[in-house]
Amino acid sequence: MAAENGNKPRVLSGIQPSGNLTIGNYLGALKQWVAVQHDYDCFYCVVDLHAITVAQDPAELRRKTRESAAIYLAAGIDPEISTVFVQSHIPAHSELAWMLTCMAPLGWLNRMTQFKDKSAKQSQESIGAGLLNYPSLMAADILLYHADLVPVGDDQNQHLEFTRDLAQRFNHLYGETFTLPSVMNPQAGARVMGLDNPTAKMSKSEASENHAVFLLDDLARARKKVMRAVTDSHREIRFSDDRERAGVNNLLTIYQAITGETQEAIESGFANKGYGDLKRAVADCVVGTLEPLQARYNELMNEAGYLDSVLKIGREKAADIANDTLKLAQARMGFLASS
Ligand code: AQP
Repeated sequence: MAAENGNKPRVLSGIQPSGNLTIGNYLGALKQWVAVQHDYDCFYCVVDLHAITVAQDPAELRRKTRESAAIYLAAGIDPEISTVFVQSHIPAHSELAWMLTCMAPLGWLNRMTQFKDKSAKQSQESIGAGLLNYPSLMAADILLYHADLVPVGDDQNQHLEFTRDLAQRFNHLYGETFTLPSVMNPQAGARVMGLDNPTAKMSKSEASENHAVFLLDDLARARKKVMRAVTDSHREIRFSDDRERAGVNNLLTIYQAITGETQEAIESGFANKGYGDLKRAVADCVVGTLEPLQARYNELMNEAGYLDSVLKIGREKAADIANDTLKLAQARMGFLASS
């Protein structure tokens, strides 16, 4: 099964409205989404069904869902070109997810790093089954649209492998149905680390104050967070895999992901400079990214009805494709067609 619209290969990706979107989400995902939208038939969803794999406040979830969609547009996603929608508006995601859940071996699910990390933060008794089944829902998201490519940060690569394995299993058992997707990671910024703890991935749901720069942070606050980033007691400014130098490496990576300069050019630009200079330069880049995004975000939120109309059009376009794929998968699996 090939992607449908025109001759362009198809892209699908999403972000959970599980908190405030971070520069990690931007550099790992959103920036790539914007960059590829003219070359691919792109579907970008706000994955609210994923967000509820950990407890969410209902009013907050609704607010963050709209906010996330507005951030997609403010970051440069053009709804005239890309399809933007909310995952729960298309029931086919939940329906296919159930079918895939029934085919997903527990052994595969138990091996998922994200499940191990997130479940380790809860008591064994209270871990929701949705957290374990998260990858089957993600597989449904991707397979419903016959996506060829999935632009994500590298923390999602294991889920992509899982999706391919599950699609292959389905195709083998029931006949060729799903396209096998490939992962697309950015060259720089595939894993932005926490500013307060550069050995842990920056996450929107991490509570500590200086962990992440949020895309809607007040600009002075964003600057302050970068200026307070953890570094080390060395002096040299260069890229390094050394765990001890992870803080400086992270700042350089953020700088590289935003400026697009080569590592060599960046290192020579910072030769004979100090960590204060590096932090100031990174803070300038980050603020330079946030400022226009926030201005556009505020405009969008003040345009009554605009965001909802984008999401409605997106829902209609996405539903057409998703419902066709779901019907095909149901028929292949042996469900009686409704008359
Ligand atoms: N630190 C990161 N660096 C690069 N990319 C990142 N992504 C997330 N964090 C980083 C990418 O952002 C996209 C959306 O992620 P998600 O919201 O679906 O889930 P996540 O990966 O679990 O992101 P968070 O921010 O850590 O959310 P919470 O705290 O709710 O779990 C994905 O493409 C992801 O790779």
